[in-house]
Amino acid sequence: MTTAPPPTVSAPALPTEQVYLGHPEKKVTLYFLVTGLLMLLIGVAIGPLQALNYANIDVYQYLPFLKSYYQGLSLHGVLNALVFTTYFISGLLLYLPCRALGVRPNLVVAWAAYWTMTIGVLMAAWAVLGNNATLLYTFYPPLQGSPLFYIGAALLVVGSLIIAAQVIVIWTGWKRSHPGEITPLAAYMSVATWMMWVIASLGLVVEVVVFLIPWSLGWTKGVDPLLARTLFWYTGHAIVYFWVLPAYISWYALLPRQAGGVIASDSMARLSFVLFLLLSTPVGLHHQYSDTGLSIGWKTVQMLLTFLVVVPSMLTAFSVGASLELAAQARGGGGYFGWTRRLPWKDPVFTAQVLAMISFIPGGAGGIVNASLALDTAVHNTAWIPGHFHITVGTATTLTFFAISFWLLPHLTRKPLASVKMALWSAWLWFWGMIIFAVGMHWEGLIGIPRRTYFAGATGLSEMISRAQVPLALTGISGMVLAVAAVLYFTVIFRTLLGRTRVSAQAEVPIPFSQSLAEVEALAGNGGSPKIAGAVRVLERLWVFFALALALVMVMYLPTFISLLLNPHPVPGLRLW
Ligand code: HEM
Ligand SMILES: [Cu+2]
Repeated sequence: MTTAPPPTVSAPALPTEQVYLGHPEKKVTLYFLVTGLLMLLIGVAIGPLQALNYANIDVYQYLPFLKSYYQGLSLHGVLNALVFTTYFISGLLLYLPCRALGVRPNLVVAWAAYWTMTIGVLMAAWAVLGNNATLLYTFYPPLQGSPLFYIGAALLVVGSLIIAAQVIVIWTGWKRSHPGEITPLAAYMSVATWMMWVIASLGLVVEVVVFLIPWSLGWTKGVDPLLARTLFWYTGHAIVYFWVLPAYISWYALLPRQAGGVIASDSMARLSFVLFLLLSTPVGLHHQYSDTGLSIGWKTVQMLLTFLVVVPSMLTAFSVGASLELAAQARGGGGYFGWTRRLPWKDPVFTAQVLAMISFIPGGAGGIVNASLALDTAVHNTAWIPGHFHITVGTATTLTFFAISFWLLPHLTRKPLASVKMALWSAWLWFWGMIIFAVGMHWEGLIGIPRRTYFAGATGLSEMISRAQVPLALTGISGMVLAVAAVLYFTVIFRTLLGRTRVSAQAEVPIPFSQSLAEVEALAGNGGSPKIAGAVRVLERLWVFFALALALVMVMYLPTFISLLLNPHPVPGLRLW
């Protein structure tokens, strides 16, 4: 192993602008990441209160700034799942592909995207904080909130689409100036993810812009709830891949080097992303098994397509696992499982990502239950569902983003991570907190405990609650563990950002773009570049797969949308809070 040169601390601190010299896109990236993390901070602060609610401890009566449990839950869901993720991903998937391709993004466009998002988020926040959009993060009509909320949500998505367009345009320009070359892996995966999101976001954009905004402004009398839900879940399923694929990019393309190894198979990584591009969108009906008025035939077809997502998920598990084993072998590890001991467990960047991956194993398994028409009826709208998505987006994605922040914030600011130990503790506690949370919530779900319920105000649940004492207590305990994890995490992040020392340019944390095994072998063999497999050349044609994905989603959805549009059932808005 090579040891990094001792960081040369420059005193007095460099003027800030000098840090971004050479790469001014670092600054806009930093703004995206830090704004996202601030949103997460507010969103996460409410989580433990919700967990206590499950343990039948009501703290809401002492919180004058929250009018209801549901106002808090709306803030929690919107800020964590929609706002934090979108900011973080927009920053990350702008910066990585640009650096991988060696192209500087157009900064005016990047800042325009940032401000579009931020103005949108401020509008939506104003509505939710004023208790005028207590709609939960699914904002199903006929619940009707302030127009500010819907316009703000639309601007958030538009901001992300500006970044998507920018990255795709940069990539096509790069292709033109590098004929015959293969896109570097991190850039390839980023472009595939943005292409997926362009297709996936259409449902939400149409729902909000065509239906909800005019309706909330009083320009139209009603909205068809079933049509709105179908548009919502068209995006709502695929959005989970928008959350997870950036984590996969880190696992496939960056983690191998962080672990001290190489990418086991570059072509497998590309194949899995093409499969995600094709299969993420045409399956949203699996969120609507209980919605009457939709054809059971299309629900079944989309269920079968959902199960196909197991293929790229398994490709990911095995190839990332192989990369880690290669890394451990390079460090002298061996045996069936003994090699795992040789991995760099003391490095929070590594450990947080591996814990994130481990949490994704039960997360994926639970997802198969949710996606099954028959089994879903047992868990639909119970505590099982938040149990599921806190170990997927709440851990697999969030903990990976924690890991990324541990190296990327130091990289962007040249400020060293404030405390490696505290970072490690935060990762372990988040992992165990979420595992306890998930055990409690899945278990409650099987007993029938509903989600989205303010227990202090609920009636008719006492018999069920008496059978769920143990899991309900687990949920409460997990909330406390997660609160400690969050305090540690944000302490490290803010101490890092507010730190006064900056290392010199030479000692800057590098972007851990990993080499593939084939590249390393070719270099060792003939000192040249590896032979490019035919499959990689085929996979390089991302536009073709984009067109295929669009065609597939049309086939899977058009009949449903046409029948919904031909039989509209518009209803006026309701305010239940
Ligand atoms: C301190 C950590 C956290 C705790 C203790 C926590 C706790 C909870 C609980 C107990 C619920 C269920 C409330 C109910 O259905 O009545 C919930 C809902 C939810 N959580 Fe979290 N959570 C945490 C972090 C996160 C993170 C990191 C994300 C996403 C990135 C997230 C996303 C959501 C979403 C989307 C909902 C559903 C909101 C709704 O039903 O409208 N949470 N959380
Ligand atoms: Cu889904």
